Amino acid sequence: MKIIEYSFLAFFLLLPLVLADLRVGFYNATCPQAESIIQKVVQKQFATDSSITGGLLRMHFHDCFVRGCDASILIDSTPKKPSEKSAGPNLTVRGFELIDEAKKSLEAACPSTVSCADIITLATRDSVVLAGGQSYAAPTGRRDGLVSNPDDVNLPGPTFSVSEALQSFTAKGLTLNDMVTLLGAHTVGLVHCNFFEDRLSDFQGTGSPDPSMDPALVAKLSKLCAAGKNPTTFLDQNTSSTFDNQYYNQLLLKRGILQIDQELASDNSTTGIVSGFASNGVRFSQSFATAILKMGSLQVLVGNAGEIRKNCRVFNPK
Ligand code: HEM
Ligand SMILES: *[C@@H]1O[C@H](CO)[C@@H](O)[C@H](O)[C@H]1NC(C)=O
Ligand SMILES: *[C@@H]1O[C@H](CO)[C@@H](O)[C@H](O)[C@H]1NC(C)=O
Ligand SMILES: *[C@@H]1O[C@H](CO)[C@@H](O)[C@H](O)[C@H]1NC(C)=O
Ligand SMILES: CC(=O)N[C@H]1CO[C@H](CO)[C@@H](O)[C@@H]1O
Repeated sequence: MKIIEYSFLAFFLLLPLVLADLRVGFYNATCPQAESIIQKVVQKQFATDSSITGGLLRMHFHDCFVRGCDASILIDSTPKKPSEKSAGPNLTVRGFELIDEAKKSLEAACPSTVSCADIITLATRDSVVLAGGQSYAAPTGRRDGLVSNPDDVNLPGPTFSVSEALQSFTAKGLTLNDMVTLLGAHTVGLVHCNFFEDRLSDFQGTGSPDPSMDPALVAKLSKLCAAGKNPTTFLDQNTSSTFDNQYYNQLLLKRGILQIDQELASDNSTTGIVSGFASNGVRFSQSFATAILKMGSLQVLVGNAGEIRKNCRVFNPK
C-alpha cells in the first residue's frame, strides 16, 4: 500500500519535469558538465555578438518544425545529397559555428554522449536568458535524426494570414496562444528587406504602402532597403536585442515588420493576446518559457532511436 502511494506521489511530483520522455538533467550521470559547457560557449559568443540569441531561437524553431527537434537542420548539404539547408527558408538561419564549438568541447569531455538536438535546445535557452528572458529548466535526452531532406521543409511564411499560420502550428499540436507567444521571439533578431519589402510601396497591388504600417516606419524602411543589397533591420524596432515584451507594444503602435507580426494585432482572434502581453511583460516571459518547452518537445527521438552525432553537420559513418 505504502509503495503504491509513494509511487503515485513520485509520479505526480516528477510529472512537470518530464516532457515526452525528456528529463531535466538527463546528462547528470553521463556528462555532468554538459549544461555548463554549453552555457560557457554561449556566454563567450554573446559577449561579442548579442544578436546570437536571434540566430539560435530561429534555428530551434526551424529544427523543431521540420521532422521534430532532431538537429536535422544542422546537416550540411552535399552536391549529391541536399539537406534541409538547401531549402528556401533556411537561407539565413545562423549560429551553426556556435553549435560546432559546443559540440567540440562536449566531445572532448564526454564523447558520443550529448546530442546536437539538445545542444540547440540548451544553447537557445541560455541565449534567451542572457538577452533578459526568464530562465527555465529544459528537459533533455533528445537523439539526433538520420534524415535531412529539403523537401520536408514546409514552414509558415511571413505573408501568411493568422489562420493560415495557425494551421501549421495546430498540425504540430500547438495552440493559437502558443503561436502568438512563440512569435514573441521576434522581440530579438534580424530581418532582411526581401521579407517585408512588399509592404512598403505597392502592397497587394494597391499602389500604396500597407496601411497597417506606421508611415514613419514605411519611410525609414524604404530608405534602408533602397540603399543596399537586401540589408537587414531589427524585428523589434524599440528594444532590438532585449528579450522583453516590446515586440507586442510595437505591434500596437503599427510598427511590426513582417505582415504576420502586424496581423496579430488586428486579427480578432489574437488582438486580445497581443494587448495582454503588451501590458504584462512578466506574463509574457512566463508564457514564453512554457511555450518554447512545448515546441522543444515536438516529435523528439528518444531512447535508442536515431543517434548521437559526433559532428553535428554530418550523420555518423555506418
Ligand atoms: C508564423 C510563424 C513565423 C514566421 C512566418 C516567421 C518568419 C520569419 C522571417 C521571415 C524572419 C526573417 C529571416 C531573415 O530575414 O533572415 C524571421 C526571423 C526570426 N524568427 Fe521567425 N517566423 C515565425 C515564427 C517564429 C518562431 C516560432 C520563432 C521562435 C520561437 C521565431 C524566431 C525568429 C527569430 C529569433 C528571428 C531572427 C533571426 C535572426 O536574427 O537571424 N520565428 N522569422
Ligand atoms: C539531475 O539533477 C538535478 C539537480 O540536482 C535534478 O533536479 C534532476 O532531477 C536530476 N535529473 C536526473 C534525470 O537525474
Ligand atoms: C521602448 O521600450 C522602453 C523599455 O521597455 C519603454 O519604456 C518605451 O516606452 C518604449 N518606447 C516606445 C516608443 O515604444
Ligand atoms: C471575429 O470576427 C468574426 C466576424 O467578423 C466573428 O464571427 C468572430 O466571432 C470573431 N471572433 C472573436 C474571437 O471575436
Ligand atoms: C546556411 C545554408 O546552408 N544555407 C543554404 C540554403 O540553401 C541555399 C540554396 O537554396 C544554399 O545556397 C545555402 O548555402
